[in-house]
Amino acid sequence: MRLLSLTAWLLTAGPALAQTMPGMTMPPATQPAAAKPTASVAARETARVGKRVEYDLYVTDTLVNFTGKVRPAVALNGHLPGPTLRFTEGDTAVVRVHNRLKGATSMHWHGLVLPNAQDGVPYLTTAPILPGSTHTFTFPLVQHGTYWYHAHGLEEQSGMYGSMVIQPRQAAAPMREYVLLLSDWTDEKPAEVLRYLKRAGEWYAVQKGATQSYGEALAAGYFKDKVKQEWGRMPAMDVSDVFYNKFLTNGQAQAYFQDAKPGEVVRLRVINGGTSSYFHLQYAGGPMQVVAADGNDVVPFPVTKLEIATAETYDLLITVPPLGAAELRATSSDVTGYTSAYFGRGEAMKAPDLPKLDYFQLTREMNQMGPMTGLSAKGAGQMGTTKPAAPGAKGQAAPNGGDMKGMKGMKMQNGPESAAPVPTPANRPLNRQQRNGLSMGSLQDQGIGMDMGGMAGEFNYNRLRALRPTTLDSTHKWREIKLTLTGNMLRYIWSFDHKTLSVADAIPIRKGENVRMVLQNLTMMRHPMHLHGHVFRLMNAQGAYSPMKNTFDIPSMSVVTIEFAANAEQDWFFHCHTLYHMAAGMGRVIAYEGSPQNEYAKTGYKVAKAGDNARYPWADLSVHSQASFLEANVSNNKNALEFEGRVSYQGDYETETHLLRYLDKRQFLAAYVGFDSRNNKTLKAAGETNTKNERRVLDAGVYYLLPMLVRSEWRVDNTGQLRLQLERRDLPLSNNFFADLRVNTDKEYTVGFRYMVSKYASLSTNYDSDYKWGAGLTFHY
Ligand SMILES: [Cu+2]
Repeated sequence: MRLLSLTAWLLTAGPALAQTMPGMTMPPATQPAAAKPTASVAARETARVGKRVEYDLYVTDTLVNFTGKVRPAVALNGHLPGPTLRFTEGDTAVVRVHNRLKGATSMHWHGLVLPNAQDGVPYLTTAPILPGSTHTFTFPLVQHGTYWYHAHGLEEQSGMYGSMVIQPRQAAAPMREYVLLLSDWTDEKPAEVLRYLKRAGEWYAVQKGATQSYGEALAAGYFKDKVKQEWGRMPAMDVSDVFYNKFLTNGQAQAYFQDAKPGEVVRLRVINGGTSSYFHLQYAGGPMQVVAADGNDVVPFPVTKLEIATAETYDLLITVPPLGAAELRATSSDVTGYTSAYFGRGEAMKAPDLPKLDYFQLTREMNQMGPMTGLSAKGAGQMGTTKPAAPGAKGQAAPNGGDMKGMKGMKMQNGPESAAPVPTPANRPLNRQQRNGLSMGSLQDQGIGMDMGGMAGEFNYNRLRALRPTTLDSTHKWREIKLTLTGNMLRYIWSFDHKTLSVADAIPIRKGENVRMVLQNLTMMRHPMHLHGHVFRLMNAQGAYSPMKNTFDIPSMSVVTIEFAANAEQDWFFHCHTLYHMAAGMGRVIAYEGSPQNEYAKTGYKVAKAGDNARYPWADLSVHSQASFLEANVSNNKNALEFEGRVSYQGDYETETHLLRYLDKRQFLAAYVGFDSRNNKTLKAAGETNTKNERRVLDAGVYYLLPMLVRSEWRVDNTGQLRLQLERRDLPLSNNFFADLRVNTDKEYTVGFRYMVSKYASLSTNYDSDYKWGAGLTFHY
């Protein structure tokens, strides 16, 4: 009964309602008898066969109320998050996932090395779990540590995640431990979040105070920076794309752990189960001792602050205060909120507040750096041949890219250079090198055991040191894979080497090789990258002792190298773990050459690939005192159908319809064919030669995005008439006040202003050269 008694005193995520012990099956009475596991799957690594540990996970729709509003969510065994699944290394896990949702779902065992068909990526390794059906996952546990499981789709955002704890075979001295599963919650449906990101709506930034408008730039002394950035066709940078209503620890805004003794040292298993949030962890009761990363033990070292990227896990030792309680706070990296865990009883010491982000300063720092072009660490690949992309929109290269050859100190792999600790005030966002661990890493911390008062500084990757050398067998053949992380924030398309999953080929590797992946992030965002089915070396200043991980953060404009032994078979997913980046195309299949394809992949791969190329609609309707204006758009990655209509209350109207296709990889250039139909009968002057007030023509043209994010449109219609139009939309004047400007060679022009009052509505006014001045409301869909 060890598992059950552990569960009883570990206050972790939800009771394991349907948890069953070996030989003891207890599905809820109303459920059909659980399917018997059939396949006996061979472990990839020789694992001593332990006991079978069985769980049932019932996936159901549920309702939650985190914000005062009742919202739909997904529960596992009636709870959000799901139960903690507990195992011992060497056990075989048998997990039956019962899908009681209306649609298909999936479950992925994050960080586990397991047989391909058990990995749970729908349409790639595993069949989707159809509504009403049960899928039994069976896999040997060849690792120990802190892991988690989650749906491999948008249901993850709705609550479909839980933790996994695998105890080592030889149990260390018993220590009280708690799971802290962090997550982010939005009251919106995840599909709606994705659609809104695709339409590049401003509301999330408005809510966060992250618009980075010209007015704010002027007031803060960053006006020139702002102009320079837009001149380079880069929209405002972002720390996280989504505005979250709540941040949660084990499904609650505040979690309380009161059973530990005063002064007791406890082990925290911290999991970032957020879908697009990083968290800063700070503990009011003293330093935190890092003892494991992504389930892999590391040489312990103390930190005062630790940033955990999406999907990472860290094991931390903390001391419960001798008197009262202490807060462990996880503040989202965009500093829009936090979730707290309290340890001990009585009055709580609070962790410090983090200041709001200074986006202008962060942008300035990023632009000063630009992408690196070289990397010279021992054992790491050369990036010199990778040309930085030309200056581009957010998600593309910084304007000064490619001019960084002499840059010092940007090498993550160069050990000694990064040894000098540079203190950073805790109240200031880290700059790029600091986040990358390049100037903060005091390697003197190595080997510090339980000395909680030791060299505590801020966490960075260079401080992670494996217990034993992790170098790969040098007799194996090496394969090097270079990938750039790319994207287009204006259209919310995320990719590698400018190709989304839907149009990219799989990356071939071979069993028996050592694989080195060199990743260069050319976007203005950070990405938490995750490789399925393998544990890799995250190359850092520790050289041979570089830590083993399954997920890593790659800061904007930097390079990270990982290495792993290709010891599996079939196809595995490698992707950004920001849910919406993954959904928008930031993934690749790593395929073992010469390995028979997974039975499912033969038919399903096409479906998996098509996901990021879905069609998304949006519309804006302005109902003003003089006329109504409609813009509607439906688009996928390459194509768009655009409609614009204007109708006055005198019965004058104009419509333009375009079917357009983006032509270049940066999506600055598009060509279209269309139809222009208009009849401004009350405006038409006698003897007018231009047809701008009355025409029905077919037209063709190109769009090209100019500096300052001005869209130029060059078109000709079937009567031979030419028109050039310049347009700037969504020019941010203050945090929620925007301008739209348009002028063309038919001497038509429009100036509009709108003040956003909600995601769906703005107070707006405009002056149109044909329809004149008016004011009213604009509705956004
Ligand atoms: Cu990403």
